[in-house]
Amino acid sequence: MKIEAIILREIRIPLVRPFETSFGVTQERRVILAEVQSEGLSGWGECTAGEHPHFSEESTDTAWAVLVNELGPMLAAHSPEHGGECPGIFRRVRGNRMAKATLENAMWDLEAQRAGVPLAGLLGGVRTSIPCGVSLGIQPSVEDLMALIEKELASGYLRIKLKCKHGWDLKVFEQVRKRWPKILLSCDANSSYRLRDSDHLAEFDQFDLLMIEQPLWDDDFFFHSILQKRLSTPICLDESIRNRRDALAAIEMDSCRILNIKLGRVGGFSEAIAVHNAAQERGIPVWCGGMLETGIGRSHNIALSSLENFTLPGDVSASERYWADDIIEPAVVVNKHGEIAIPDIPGRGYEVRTDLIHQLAVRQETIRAMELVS
Ligand code: OSB
Ligand code: MG
Repeated sequence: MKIEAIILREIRIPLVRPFETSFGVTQERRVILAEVQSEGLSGWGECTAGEHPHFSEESTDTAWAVLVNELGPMLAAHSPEHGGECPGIFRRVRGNRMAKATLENAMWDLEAQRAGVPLAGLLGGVRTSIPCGVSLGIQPSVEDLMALIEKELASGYLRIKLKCKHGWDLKVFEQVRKRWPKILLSCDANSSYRLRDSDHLAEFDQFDLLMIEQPLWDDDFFFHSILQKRLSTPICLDESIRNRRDALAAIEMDSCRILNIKLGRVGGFSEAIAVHNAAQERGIPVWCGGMLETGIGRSHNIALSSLENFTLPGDVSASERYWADDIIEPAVVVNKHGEIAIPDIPGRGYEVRTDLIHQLAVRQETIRAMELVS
């Protein structure tokens, strides 16, 4: 595919409500979007890096620099046929997986459009709809949280995940379980505990949680495997899993019994599929995580979630939970059974609202292949 131009834009877009995790509060997103233009088509990618390097080492600003100075020029020079060639093209650049995923995912979108097939199908997906859960940030009060849970359950969501940390864990689970003894409930610590908290974490077992996500260090397998031996609640790793090898190591060591797959965290569709397959072959269920994406990243998450081993409800939910006005059309909607239908049209299956993107953009950079002078 001859790449005519790669247009990188940063947009600023406010969340409908602040999102608080153990590492901070997000009110407005600074999101990098990539538009790869080729032969009359545009493939779109979204960078899932946060505004600050708090979830991983990457941030909007580091990803911008790496995309503009390194990855963009590499991709433009290669003009690959398949999105799956991107990891090879980007291999010399260490890390920076969220930046890499931005472009690789745009190339898969382009490839699907060119082939006239849904992106989900191109990835090997088998589902026609995906089960959805919600991730609920730390709230000002337990009452606020209870009201939110009530609303999300009424909307049909199939699993409630509670962000947790010291001071926002046992007492919260207790009240939630008292009111809803049977719902699928999980928690996500984003690395806010240490191994010395093992006894405390073992108390989580009484609440019949589907999983506890990333309780310990963001880069660890070994201590999670020690912790898993002390818990009956399955551990799910998020931050720790950067690629297929990490997934193999974690499964082999029994550091976790469930995996969260995030496209940005593992560097794009190729590695996400590899992690999915490795987990499936070993009987480990996976689900698709979220990073407060706009509609573009959300549509990629939907396509990825169509793969067979995405058997647990993911953190992929309706646009309206995040954005007053999403940058795609139609917005992502969840039906009353808590499912999102996988679009059965070529590409991602949602139109990009370019006018809105232009309004929200605060910077833009265009990269073209260098003309070879012979
Ligand atoms: O750990 O899953 C996480 C949001 C930002 C950073 C990390 C995480 C999250 C979420 C939100 O849990 C998931 C979503 O709704 O997009
Ligand atoms: Mg997480």
